[in-house]
Amino acid sequence: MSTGFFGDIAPITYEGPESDNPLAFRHYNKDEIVLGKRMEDNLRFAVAYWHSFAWEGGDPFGGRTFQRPWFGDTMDHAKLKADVAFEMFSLLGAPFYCFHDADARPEGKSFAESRKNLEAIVDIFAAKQKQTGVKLLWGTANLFSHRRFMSGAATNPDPDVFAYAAATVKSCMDATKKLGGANYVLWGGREGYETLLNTDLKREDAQMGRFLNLVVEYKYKVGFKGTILIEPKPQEPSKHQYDYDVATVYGFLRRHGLENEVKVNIEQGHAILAGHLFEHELALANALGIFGSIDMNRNDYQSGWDTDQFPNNTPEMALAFYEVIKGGGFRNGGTNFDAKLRRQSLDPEDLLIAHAGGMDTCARAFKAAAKLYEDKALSARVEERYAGWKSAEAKAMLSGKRSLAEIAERVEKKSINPEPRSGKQELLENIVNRYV
Ligand code: XLS
Ligand code: NI
Ligand code: NI
Repeated sequence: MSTGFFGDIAPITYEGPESDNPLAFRHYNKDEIVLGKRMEDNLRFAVAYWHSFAWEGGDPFGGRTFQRPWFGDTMDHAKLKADVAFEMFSLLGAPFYCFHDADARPEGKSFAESRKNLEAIVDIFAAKQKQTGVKLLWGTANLFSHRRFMSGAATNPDPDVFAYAAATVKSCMDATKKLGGANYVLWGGREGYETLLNTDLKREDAQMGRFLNLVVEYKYKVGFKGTILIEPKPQEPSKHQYDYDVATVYGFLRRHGLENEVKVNIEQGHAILAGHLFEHELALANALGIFGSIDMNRNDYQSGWDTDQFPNNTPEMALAFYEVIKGGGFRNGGTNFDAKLRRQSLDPEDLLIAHAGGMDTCARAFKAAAKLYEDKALSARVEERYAGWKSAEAKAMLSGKRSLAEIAERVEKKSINPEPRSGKQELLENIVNRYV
């Protein structure tokens, strides 16, 4: 039975680029084959439960703007929220969703009560997944909203908070496994510090390493088949967060022996906050062998905050999807809309319009990237740029067969005097613009 929240809006379908219906796809045709796969399987879209159903429209200067019938902290509210959420996934034709424990269930008076509330909701989710065919892209624990986590979760100075966080992650991993989740995400919003004046940075790194090792051990113990993902972010809410960016996370994983166990979930807005391009983070994760999944959104470039807006910039996103495609596309990962409405967008239909637009922009960008990839429009030129490294002498230098002195000797003997070559940046930018 429908909740009626979305009125009589029909499921959103592909109507083609000429359609001016705001509740239709103009570029996302889920059955279209691109790079040998259906678009639905290329993009693996997910809706984020927290932004669309738990977030109330507050900002630092004002509280709730949305009025949703499921706002409240009883199990009945949580059930209504689940009903509306799955209605929305189906209306959008979104194949996946993601959630935190705290988005989905009311907080109990004790840990045990919170866990039981979560288990009850998980049973409801399981039944709805079966009914609708919608699947779980990832589950995660909210270890940042409640005041107990104000000084960190795994990195808290109080071992009882470490224990509470461990118990919370265990319950969320159990939930994710039960729901057949493809991944499990850890985002450490409070794993960092406000001031070094009260912080033992070295100890906190050791705590965080131990915590992640416990998580990986548990994954094998219970036979969870999904991928464990860390989501980097440089700051906000902490002044400085330890999982700053992809490079920092990789160093952390190596330090704690986990580089073959854990991958990354890369968010567009977090990359920007770290002073990188989204495609930089994606390219680096692929180069390091730790690419997992993406959180798709965009920041307002003026405000400098993680504003979690819906993506709408096709040329930027095409370069991001180009890196995803170069890395072989998504395996367990997908495109999660970690994006929320602006607080003035009050209407139920705004939720659908926002997601439909995001899905469409992604599809358009993905198709442009696929064409760029198939035509080798950039890669042929990159290959040519490095072609010198195919020579026997160049290979010998790289494989350790030449010493510094031998290389120096050859430079003089052969009178090596390299001529710089153009990097062709404007040409390449113009080529990209032909595709997007
Ligand atoms: C916050 C993060 C968060 C994670 C999940 O900035 O993006 O939403 O994706 O905890
Ligand atoms: Ni995110
Ligand atoms: Ni974020």
